[in-house]
Formats: sequence, structure tokens, C-alpha cells
Amino acid sequence: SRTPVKVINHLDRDHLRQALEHDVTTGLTAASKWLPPKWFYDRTGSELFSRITRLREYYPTRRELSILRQRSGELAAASAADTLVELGSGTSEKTVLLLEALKSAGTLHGYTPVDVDAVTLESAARRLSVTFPLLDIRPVCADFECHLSRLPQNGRRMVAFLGGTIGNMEPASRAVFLKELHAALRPGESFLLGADLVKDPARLVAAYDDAEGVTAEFNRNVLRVINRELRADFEPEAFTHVAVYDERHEWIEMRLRATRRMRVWVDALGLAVHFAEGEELRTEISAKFRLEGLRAELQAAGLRVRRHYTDPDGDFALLLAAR
Ligand code: AVJ
Repeated sequence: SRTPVKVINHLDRDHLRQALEHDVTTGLTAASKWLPPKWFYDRTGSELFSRITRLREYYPTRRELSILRQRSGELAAASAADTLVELGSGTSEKTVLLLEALKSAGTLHGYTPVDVDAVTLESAARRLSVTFPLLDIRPVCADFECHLSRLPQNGRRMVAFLGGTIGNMEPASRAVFLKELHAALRPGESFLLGADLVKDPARLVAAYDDAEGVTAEFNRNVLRVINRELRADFEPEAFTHVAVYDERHEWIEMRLRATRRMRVWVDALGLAVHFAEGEELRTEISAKFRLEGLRAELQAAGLRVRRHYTDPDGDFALLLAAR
């Protein structure tokens, strides 16, 4: 048997802790309260998200998978990559298709999954090391928004950012992120982007407010994370899950709405947070895109789109760009 996969960790407990403290302080003392979506993903949150991807209403994962099933061969050939770097890899479920394609193309050498959740990262890496015993797997526990320049430099890389996670960033952060990504890539390396497309708002809202309430539990999980990590006393059940489509920004917003007046104590920060009845806390934006807009954003960062695909219904897009 092979040596266990070693996780390179840029997120020591102190770093994570400081980032969480910073985000909670900033977000919960703002006039309009908000929290960044990355704190959804502890072990429970990652499991809930995995359940979301199997919900009837949540189409993005299935659509992206269907594009990958059809096009991974072309993507592998066009990229000529030997190393796959995956940002926000989570359970790496879709990755297998890309790895298989690179293997068939005869180029596959390494895989670097990058994720903030060390537990999920480790188990995904372990699972893949069984399927691909010769693959050089170097998992990196990192925040891809801050650590792009510290990714392993080995090989000719294809950096994949799948699932539509780019939609979690506001336009200004997206521009910064894409520029930094461009700076981290060498000529000849590529960027594979999965993005959810603008569509009927009713379908969008349903995808983020499923009948079973899985997304609602996922949303409330961020409060449980804060309770545990920062000794806070949020009552998750006192908040209602809200999903709205903002037509002007073309993004979904997830919020948690206080069902009554509340005072929440965040012990680790010595912070009291007051909620009025009906007050909303924004927990996520999930932007929806148009192909031309994506092309322009990539172009502005110096990345040229080489291939672009959508599923037959035009719900989701995969773009391969070159540095
Ligand atoms: C993992 C960010 C792509 O925005 O669709 C799913 C997260 N939030 N349901 C998305 C999510 C609510 C998901 N991403």
C-alpha cells in the first residue's frame, strides 16, 4: 500500500480562527448584517451541501457533470495538462471525470485539491489515492482567495474552479481573484471554470429553497459553526431561511431572518449582537452569469477563452481559458 496522503496546511488553527473572528466581527456589526459563505463548510456543512447536490431542485451539479461527461476528453486534450489543481474541491466527486480523461490522454501526473475543510480534503484525497494509485496527490488546506500564489508549482497545470463557486464572489472580488489567478499561472497553463447561468428566477429560487428544507439547514449551519467555534448562543431555529433572486445584480441571496427580537452573545469576541424582529443576515450570494460576461471578465484578467460548453438546456457553463 502507498504512503498516506499528506495535507499541506496553509490554514493553521490560528489563521482560521483569526479569519473567522474577523469575519464575524465585521459582518455582525455592519449596518446590514452579513457573513461570508465559506463558514458553512465544517463537516456537517459539507455533508449538507453534498445532500443539496442530489436534490431534485438543485440542477447545477447534475448539469455540470453532464457537460464534464461529454467534454472531459476535449478539455484534457486542449489543456495538455499533467497536473490538476482544484479550487474548493470539497468531496472531489466531479474530479474523477477530469482525472480519467487526463489519464487516458496519457498526461496525468498530479492532483492538488484545495479546500478550507481539512477533514473533507483528507478523506477525498484518500479515496482518490485508491482509484488512482500512481497519482501524485498533494492536498492543500487553504483559502483559495488568499493563497493562490502558494499553490504547488509542479507540472503543467489546469486550475479547475467548478460548481459555480465563483458566484460566491462579488464582481470586484472576482476581478481581483481572476487577476491573481492569471499571475499564478504560467504561459500554457489553463483555467477551467464552471459557472451557473442566468435563467428563470422561479427555478433559481427553487434551487436555493428546496421543499425538503436541506438548504435551510445548510444555511442555519453557519450559526452552529459560530456557536461552537466562538462560544456564541445563536438559536438557529429562531431564524427562517430566505432565498431571493436579485434581478439587478443577477444573483441569488441567501439570508437568515430573525423571527423575533434577539440578543446574541458571542463570548469569544465579547460581542453582543442585536436583531430586530424580521431583521435579515445575508449569508451568501450566488451570482448567475451570461457567457459573454464571463468571457469579458476572463479577458480583462488576461485569460483567453479557448473552449466553452453548456448543457443542452443552457443551464450551466464550462469554460476553458488559457494564460
Ligand atoms: C457551492 C457556492 C456553488 O452557490 O450554488 C448551494 C452553494 N448554497 N445551495 C451555490 C449553495 C445553497 C453553491 N456553491
